[in-house]
Amino acid sequence: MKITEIKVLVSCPGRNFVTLKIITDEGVYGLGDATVNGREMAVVAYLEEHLVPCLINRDPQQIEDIWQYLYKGAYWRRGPITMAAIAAIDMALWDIKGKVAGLPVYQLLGGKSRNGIMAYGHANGETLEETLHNLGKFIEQGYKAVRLQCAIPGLAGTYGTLEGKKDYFELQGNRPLPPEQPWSTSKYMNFIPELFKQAREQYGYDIQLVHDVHSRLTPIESAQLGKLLEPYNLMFLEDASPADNQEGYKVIRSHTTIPLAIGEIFNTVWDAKDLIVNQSIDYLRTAITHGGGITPMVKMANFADMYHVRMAPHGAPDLSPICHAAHAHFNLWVPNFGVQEFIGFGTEKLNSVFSHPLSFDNGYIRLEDKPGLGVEYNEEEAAKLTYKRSYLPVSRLEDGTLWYW
Ligand code: EZ4
Ligand code: CO
Repeated sequence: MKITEIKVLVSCPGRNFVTLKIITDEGVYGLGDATVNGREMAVVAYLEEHLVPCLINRDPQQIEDIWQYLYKGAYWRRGPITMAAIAAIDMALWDIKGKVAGLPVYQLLGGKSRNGIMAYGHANGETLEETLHNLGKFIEQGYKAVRLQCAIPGLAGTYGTLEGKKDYFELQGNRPLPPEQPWSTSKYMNFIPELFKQAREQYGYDIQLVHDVHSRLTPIESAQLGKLLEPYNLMFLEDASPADNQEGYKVIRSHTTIPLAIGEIFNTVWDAKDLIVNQSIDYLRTAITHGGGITPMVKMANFADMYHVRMAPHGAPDLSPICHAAHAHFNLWVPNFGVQEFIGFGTEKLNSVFSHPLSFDNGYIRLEDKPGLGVEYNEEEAAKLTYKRSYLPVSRLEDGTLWYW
């Protein structure tokens, strides 16, 4: 079996996605997601100019050797652009292997470890009342876990709230530069515990709750927030502080028992190694697209498992349905599964380009049994929806200092 052609496909069904299609001499093809939100075309160039020529005529069944060749063989290891490009190839090769075997990818990984994949939804709001009302709607739909994000009184716009827009792509609109949002740690710290206090008063302790700090606190501030939230029994606090310095999490850990999750911007196990061996975290949130593919994620999960760290892959809408499907296969298998972030199955426009095997039922994601990853990509529809440059917002303190978004 040989790889004969590789297409790097860019489309904008509501937001930009980079999709890789690997075609073989036997007619079987595989799909991978290579989307890095706000930096899409860098991955396109990396794939087209540097990786695709290395793969033509190769045997697509040699997944491990191809992965090593592209990772070690490049000399320039790691980084989000490199690892998203390798991830897309790796996903597409697993898709091909599944199709050749006539088996869903989770069977190739070792089979099912569970019946369904527990998911958490996003209850957002411009006010505390609106956020709690939305939490109630998620509970009614059967969700077992929900993330709460709320606008901070006195701050115009923050992470998780969108000034009435449906996503960051729409928030960008026709602005030529990234939108800017203000940040105040003290206003945030004075408000967030009240949100969780009222959530527990209104809905009790059965529903699991999550909150994403989006890396805006220093380690000691995260420790303070963790202690304030301890009475409300969160499933985890996500991205409390940046972990460019992994040692920082020891500070958080030594002060609070709140479970900690991190990893959506990690690209290899080295971004998490100290966090894992120091037992500073409880959930690892690396996405298959941003962590170099299924091959390294399996290794990362096995390593994390030895330290009681569970996998909770990033599930934002800027990952394409190919990545969401890859997560579903991975999550069905992975012994140390935690929870899957989940934002629904996309708009009609998105589904006109990607058809996927996923459904949602009473708090759990279900996966229809199809060979490979089970996703189809409609190239004709995709070609009609052209790429438009879009950025994630940036954050500034109230005095104008640039801060983590
Ligand atoms: O900001 O996916 O947990 N989810 C998140 C996301 C990320 C975006 C970045 O592209 O933090 O909303
Ligand atoms: Co996050």
